[in-house]
Amino acid sequence: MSFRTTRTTSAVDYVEDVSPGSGALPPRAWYASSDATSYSLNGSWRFRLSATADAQDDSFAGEGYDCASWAEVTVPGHWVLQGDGAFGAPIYTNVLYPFPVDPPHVPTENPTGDHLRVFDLPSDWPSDGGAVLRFDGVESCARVWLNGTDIGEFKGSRLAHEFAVGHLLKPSGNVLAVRVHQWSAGSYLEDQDQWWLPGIFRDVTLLHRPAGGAGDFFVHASYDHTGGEGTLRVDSDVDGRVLVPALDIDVATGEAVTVAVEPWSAESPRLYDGELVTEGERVPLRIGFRTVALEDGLIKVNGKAILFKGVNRHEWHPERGRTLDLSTMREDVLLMKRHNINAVRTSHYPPHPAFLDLCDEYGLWVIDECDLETHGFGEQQWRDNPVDDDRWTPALLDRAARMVERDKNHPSIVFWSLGNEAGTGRGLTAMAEWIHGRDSSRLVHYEGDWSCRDTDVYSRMYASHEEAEQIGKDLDGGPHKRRELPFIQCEYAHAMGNGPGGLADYQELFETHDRLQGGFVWEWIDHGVAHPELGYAYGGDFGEELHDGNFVCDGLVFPDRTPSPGLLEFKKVIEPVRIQGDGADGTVRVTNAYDFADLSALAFEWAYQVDGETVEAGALSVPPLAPGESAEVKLPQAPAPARGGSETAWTVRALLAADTAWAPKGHIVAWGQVPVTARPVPSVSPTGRPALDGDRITLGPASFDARTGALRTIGGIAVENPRLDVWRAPTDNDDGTEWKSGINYSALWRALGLHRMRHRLDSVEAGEDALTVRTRVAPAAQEVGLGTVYRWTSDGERLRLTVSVSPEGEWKVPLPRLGVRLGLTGADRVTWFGGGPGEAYPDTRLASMVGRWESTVDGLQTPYVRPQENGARADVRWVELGGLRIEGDPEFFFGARRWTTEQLDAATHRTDLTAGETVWVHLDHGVHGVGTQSCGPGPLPRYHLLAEPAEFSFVFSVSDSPTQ
Ligand code: IPT
Repeated sequence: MSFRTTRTTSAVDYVEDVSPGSGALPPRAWYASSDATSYSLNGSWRFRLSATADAQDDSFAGEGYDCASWAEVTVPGHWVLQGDGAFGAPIYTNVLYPFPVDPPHVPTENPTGDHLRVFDLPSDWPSDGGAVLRFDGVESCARVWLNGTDIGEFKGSRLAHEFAVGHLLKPSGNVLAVRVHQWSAGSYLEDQDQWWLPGIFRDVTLLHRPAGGAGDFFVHASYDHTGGEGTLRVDSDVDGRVLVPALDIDVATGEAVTVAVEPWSAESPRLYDGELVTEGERVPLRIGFRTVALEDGLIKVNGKAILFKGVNRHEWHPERGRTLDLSTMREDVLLMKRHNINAVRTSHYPPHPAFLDLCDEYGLWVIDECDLETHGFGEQQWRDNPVDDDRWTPALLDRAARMVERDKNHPSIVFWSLGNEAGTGRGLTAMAEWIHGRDSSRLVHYEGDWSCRDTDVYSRMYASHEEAEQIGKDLDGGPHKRRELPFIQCEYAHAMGNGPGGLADYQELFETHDRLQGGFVWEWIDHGVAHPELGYAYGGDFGEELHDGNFVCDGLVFPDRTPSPGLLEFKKVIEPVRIQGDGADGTVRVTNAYDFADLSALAFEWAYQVDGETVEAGALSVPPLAPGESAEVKLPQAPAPARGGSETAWTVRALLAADTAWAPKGHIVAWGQVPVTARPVPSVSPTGRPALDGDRITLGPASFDARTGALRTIGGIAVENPRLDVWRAPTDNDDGTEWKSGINYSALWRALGLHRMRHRLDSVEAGEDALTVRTRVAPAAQEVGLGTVYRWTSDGERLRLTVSVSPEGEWKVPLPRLGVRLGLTGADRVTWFGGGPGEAYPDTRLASMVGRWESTVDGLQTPYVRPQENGARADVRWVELGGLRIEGDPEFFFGARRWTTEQLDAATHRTDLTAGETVWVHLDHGVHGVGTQSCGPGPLPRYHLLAEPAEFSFVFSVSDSPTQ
């Protein structure tokens, strides 16, 4: 006997069907009713995981099914992040599909989660009207049964789907069954650079729909900046009235009314509370009047060109994945506002709708992006790309409509984005045409088609400074339509690991050329997964067969939302007030860089610093400048320096004058420093003489090994000999390949052997007033080297080291660092005068403020998820630690850690780093820039550390400050 089974009649055919689904209601605006009841179905659900889509029949959906043996999961949530590994694991890929590319087919191994929830209706659930069951997000495909009736199936993971269920509900014992498949045809449209995380990851809600209740409605609220009037019209499926008490508005739906209003902007997010009243329901409205237009080749809101100081935001929580609660969403918005960010691109899908409410409320410009990416087809030259295949167009249009209809009443949204990295094709054009037709009050964005045939903006990702400048000067050519359009970088400054470098240089271009209307840093948060052994896990840590490592950790905040140095740098770079001056004439120049607001919400303070310490401070009166205006503001009479020969400077800060919704009074918005008198260079008159004492040479407070010339002690403090050091644990950016040049710095450095330099001792010369140690520092197998001379002098109390470096041979690569490394034991407390409080590198140093700072050694470390070079403090005049005071001539980069660079380099997670006895101290004359070539351009040439002759000095003495 022979038999054959085929899948053609399978009950799970819908999984591989390109259509968006069946049974769901048409999309509509997402709103919370004032009076209609709702019932949350979030909470604990029964759960059964199967290895394939068709392993189980649908009997579980019927009443009376015994699920006692099932596990439980929390909804909303991803099952792979629950059950301690019993329910599979996350997979991280950037571009690649983690399954064979054969659309619309998906693997037989298709983790499928059956979810069951039995519920009673609340006792006050009305008996009249209907009910709607809403799913706000399920990845990637679900079939739903209520009380045994199959009510439909859907795809479109980050979009809302509603079903009419009133006729099926009973007062008690309702059985809601949801079968979720990890892979479906929809997965081909959801190839975003993120973890693949199946599950019912957003809310499930039962909404009562009263008779005569509101249906869908569209709030049109424009602003005419010439007359200061707003026009409101609410188009509603169900007739009713629109009330806005503060504006004395009481009009019928569909009727326009024009009144004097305050406009909405991201800077002044004026919302008017209103209500839509239908026969059976009242729905609260939050109305923001603003007009978005493409005018004179610029994106204008309320008649003014705006500048995006934006970030790309994925939804992320280290324990809960893309399930975010309201307080986490609010935390994102507050952090953004407090760091001067004014815009968000919801990369790469519509966020939870509550996030958009927060953007309306606190003020952020939003590019709302559709849940669409087909990046993996790029691997096959875009063959079979769903966006260029008519069979898929209904699914694309469904996604566009679900985004626009759900989110259309948010004033914060100024652009609809078709999706990300999906190549080009007719499906995208169809989406753009539909969106333009449905909503003419916003602009359309898409980056993947540089001809801009469907879009209202020329958008690119990771364009270099050079190219951005060409575009800014209209020298980039391109198709006619594109030449007429403004330019934004929907992604730039890849914030992976240490960096991004070069932000200030981009900002200068954006502020110089009108056509450049800013950009969105990639990205907001590191998607590290909290892990018991690894701290935070990234790609590969779950044994994935394909993965993209820590490329998923590339945010301005760490997984726990602690701001990284990159965010602090971004805050400074985009500050809305510029404070500059040279101090010589006793004035500072203050410029208002807001697009709409004057400076009346800010108070200004001055502080006068002597050697980094504030000796006097006070209020500074600054006129309430209009946007774009500048004023020279007189500083007070400089207080006399405390003692002769001190370095003095002004620091001027702009602070919130009163509490705002997003930060308290006193929050610092912007600052500037103005040097007055320069630092006296530390000098040591060589009076001491090197003296031989057994196997030691002594000089002033120091002793050296007589044979090697290695420093041993200073004033009795043991010092592991300072030696030339050129290596740093490569950053994610060092490991990246520059897009244009193809250069990969860490590969070049390792090929040359800079991580294994050898030190050859040539001579130890005890002279009249100096001990001179001559060496050659070079890697095996290479003819290049660095002739290095250490010259020690002393005045009896202080010890000066002058290092002279002469490159030999032909150096074709920049050096990672150039300085000395030494070891100290018993060091913990660190005090310094220089840049701080955080780390800074040549192209990430704007946020570094010169002053007196304190830390512990551990506090100097920046916890990048993948360990790498970090923690350098710039412009350091002197530092005290481990009982020593070290002064620089000139200023230097300082860093200290409880592990060596080699250990840092070898570590893959923070938990690999274990503290040793020695604190390794780096005193660097120079460090190579950081750049952003983990995705994009490298450091600009002016930030390269070239192998060139160099001389630099440090003066060591015993300090009187405590070491611990
Ligand atoms: C770009 C993607 O749009 C984004 O999702 C992310 O992957 C980013 O790169 C890198 O982290 S696409 C890339 C080809 C530039």
